[in-house]
Amino acid sequence: MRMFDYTDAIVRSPAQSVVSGLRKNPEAVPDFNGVLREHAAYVAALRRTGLKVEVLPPLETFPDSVFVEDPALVLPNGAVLLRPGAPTRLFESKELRPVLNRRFHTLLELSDGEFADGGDVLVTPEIVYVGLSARTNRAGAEALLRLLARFGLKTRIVETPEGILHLKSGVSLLSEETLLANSAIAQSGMFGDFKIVELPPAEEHAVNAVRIRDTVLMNARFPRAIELIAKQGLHVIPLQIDEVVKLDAGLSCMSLRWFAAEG
Ligand code: CIR
Repeated sequence: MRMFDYTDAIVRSPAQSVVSGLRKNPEAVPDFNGVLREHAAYVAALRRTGLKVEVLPPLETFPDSVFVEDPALVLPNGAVLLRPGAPTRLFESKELRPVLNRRFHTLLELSDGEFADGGDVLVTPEIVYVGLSARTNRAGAEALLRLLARFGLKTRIVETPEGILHLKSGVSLLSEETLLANSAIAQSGMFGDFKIVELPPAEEHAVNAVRIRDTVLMNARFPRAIELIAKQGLHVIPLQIDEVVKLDAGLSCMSLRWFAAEG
């Protein structure tokens, strides 16, 4: 599968209700204008890499709907409407249905009782990994595997390490054969065939990075991590996401990205 030469992206503008989004630390209330600024800079960075970005309107009834990666999975040959296992996020995918129907020939979906969250799905060239987490249950992961088989994709279920929200809160794809990972994932051996760039403990929160062609969007707070990636010969766009991070989120969560053959 083509991995980094995305052509298109969908994002959703933050709603004012984003300040009530889900988060581990209820005291860390994000500033709405700060989230707006960080989101705007993120969209500008996606566009700088050459992506065509569709910006969807804010949804006040869904505080976390700016994290558009979680309720859907997009692939070159189709998309899947997901069901994140957080009650306040379960129906976000309904809002994406018309948008994805317009953009993809094939749109599949999960059923009742099946929970899977896009933050738990790591697409790699050979295998799509689905992490079990508080947001993705076994029934959801198995159902997703069956749907992905219809796209001819090989899949594997893995355990998301304790203490992180999603699989991709601990790992990102850096090249076709390299992962950027936190220590729990690096040491787990769960991605046996990959080379792993392990982040220093103080910079583990830099792990959720987004590569588009030869550019990587990274959290600006982590200079050593940025240096590690630059050493891989990649161009880094550092982005400030301090308010977004208060919502336990990172860079990949704010967009759906895919390669559209018709360009
Ligand atoms: C949530 O808890 O669902 C949001 N506050 C953050 C979602 C982040 N998404 C992601 O890492 N893929």
